[in-house]
Amino acid sequence: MYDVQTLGIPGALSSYIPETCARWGLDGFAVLGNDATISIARWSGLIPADIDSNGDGIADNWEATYFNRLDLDPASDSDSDGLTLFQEYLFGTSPLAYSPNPQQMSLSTNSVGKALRLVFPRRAGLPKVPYQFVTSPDLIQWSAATNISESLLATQSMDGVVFHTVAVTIPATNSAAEFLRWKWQP
Ligand SMILES: [Ca+2]
Ligand SMILES: [Ca+2]
Repeated sequence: MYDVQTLGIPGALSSYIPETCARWGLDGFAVLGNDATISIARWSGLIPADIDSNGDGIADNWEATYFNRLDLDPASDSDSDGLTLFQEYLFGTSPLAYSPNPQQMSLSTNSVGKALRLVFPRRAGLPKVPYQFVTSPDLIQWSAATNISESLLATQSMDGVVFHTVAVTIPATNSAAEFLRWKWQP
């Protein structure tokens, strides 16, 4: 299979191969030269776990492993289970099969007032946390949740990937009703 995806050329090659470096299968690359004879090279090597060459918030190796391409829409829901691709990546669930929603939500009350508590698994080592929480009193006007506190409850490893169990506490406002949602922003 030959799937053209423009990727960053490895540093060792970039000085003398100025043309396209394209994905070729799951673990190989084709390098297209710029002289009269097209030179194609292929080598084998897994994409490092922490590379996100197109800045979409999802690591290349995850996209390649499940979809053999990198130009995914992180907001799409490939298996119609209600979790977006980005959430499946974040939570460590399969984007190809139904996944029970791993988010646990509860209401808590403390001396300050009521708060919404959200517990979920989160992939460790994200270069940045590409989401925020927004709240709304009416599902129309949304604004960034404030005074959020976050704590790590546990760390576990699954198929060689480290995940944290995270608890996020979001204080309730004085609105009669309040809605919460994740806003993805790579
Ligand atoms: Ca899904
Ligand atoms: Ca799924």
